[in-house]
Amino acid sequence: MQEVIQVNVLNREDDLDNRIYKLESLINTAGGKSIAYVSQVVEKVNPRFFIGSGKVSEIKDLAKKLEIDTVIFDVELSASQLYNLEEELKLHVVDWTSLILDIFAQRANTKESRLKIKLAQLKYQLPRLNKWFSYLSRQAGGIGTRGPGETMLETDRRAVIRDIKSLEKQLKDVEKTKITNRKSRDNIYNISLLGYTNAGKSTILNGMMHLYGKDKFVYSDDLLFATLDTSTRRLDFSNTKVTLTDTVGFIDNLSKELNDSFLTTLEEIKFADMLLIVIDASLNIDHQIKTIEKAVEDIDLEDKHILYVFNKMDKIDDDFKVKLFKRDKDRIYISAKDEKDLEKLKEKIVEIIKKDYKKVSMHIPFSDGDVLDYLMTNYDILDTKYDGLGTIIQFEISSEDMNKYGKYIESI
Ligand SMILES: Nc1nc2c(ncn2[C@@H]2O[C@H](COP(=O)(O)OP(=O)(O)OP(=O)(O)O)[C@@H](O)[C@H]2O)c(=O)[nH]1
Ligand SMILES: [Mg+2]
Repeated sequence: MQEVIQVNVLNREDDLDNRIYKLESLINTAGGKSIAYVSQVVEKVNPRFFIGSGKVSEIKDLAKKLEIDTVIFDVELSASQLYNLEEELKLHVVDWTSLILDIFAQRANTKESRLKIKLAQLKYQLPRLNKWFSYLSRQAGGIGTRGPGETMLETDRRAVIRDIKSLEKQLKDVEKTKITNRKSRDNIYNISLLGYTNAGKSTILNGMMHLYGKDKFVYSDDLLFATLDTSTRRLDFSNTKVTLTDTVGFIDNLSKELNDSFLTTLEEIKFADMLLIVIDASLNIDHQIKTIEKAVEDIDLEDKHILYVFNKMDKIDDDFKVKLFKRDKDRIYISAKDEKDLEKLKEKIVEIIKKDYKKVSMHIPFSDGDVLDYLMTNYDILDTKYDGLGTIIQFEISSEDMNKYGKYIESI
């Protein structure tokens, strides 16, 4: 276990305990251990170090006393702040973005997630490389500005840009396959799980798979960013067939580079008919909701059903606070570890899907047996009759199928 000093930098409104907990969880996930906690409320950023110089000396003394060589911040530092801090402290300085990148890098185990993390790392490095470049030119001053160091950096920079382009192209190809896969789900009702990291999305998917599916389970663990890829599973809610997609969790203060690596999550969301917004009821609810809403703010959610799923209800003593979450929104309170709750969730999902259903009577000629087959397997048929030409069935139909099979309708 690598021992580190953790530094929380706050606004006046931030809740210190919450921030300490969050940074510490990420440090643990990355395989480190916080053995000293430093924090500062920063009203005005010190351009040189981000935090005040007094704080910097405090950290320096602390590190010497505790014999620690790494300090981790919960904010993103600019290239020059990183450089100045390392020079001043003579310590290894890690900021919020590189900490998360490090966790991703450790965890990435599919082609797609490896490409994404590599891309995010290079994008993070590029502007920092630039800073170094200008720093070195200043040092060199005038004569010999085209020295070997600089040439090397310029080459590095070009190599990085080239690698970024190549990775972006490879990712596009991966995305193409995803689009094809999504197309094949066009005719089925698609549900996406989304939410803060560690809220329980993968646990819900696995629980549902156990009850209503046949595919293989997805990875879930008590770690931040356990899931780094989206994956879709088919579920059979008796006569309602759906797909359920697990996505990469959100976290706040993500930089642009990292947000880009979440793109596939956002693409999945665009494609979904229903979103299950999973919230860990045992942690700060408003904060999670705010982070999620910010992440999806550019996506048009107009025509999607949204169900708020308050999870881990078994962990809270007083569920009053959660139930105060008053909005004009569909919501459900569950524990993903409880099968009965998952059944309730399934019922709720089916109820929402069927809200748009209309009761119809259809006449299907005997020659269109495939249509009858489709309807019989996908709907609860309320009544069946026959005449000389075909079958007359009564059932509640989705609006999509209503458009598709409208010509068979006898009465609504
Ligand atoms: N007590 C309790 N623990 C839960 C519940 N649901 C999930 N967990 C635990 O919470 C941890 C995180 O669950 P995951 O399903 O991996 O969370 P996730 O949302 O997929 O997280 P990421 O993939 O990291 O974004 C695991 O240790 C689960 O066992 C619940 O209802 N109650
Ligand atoms: Mg997960």
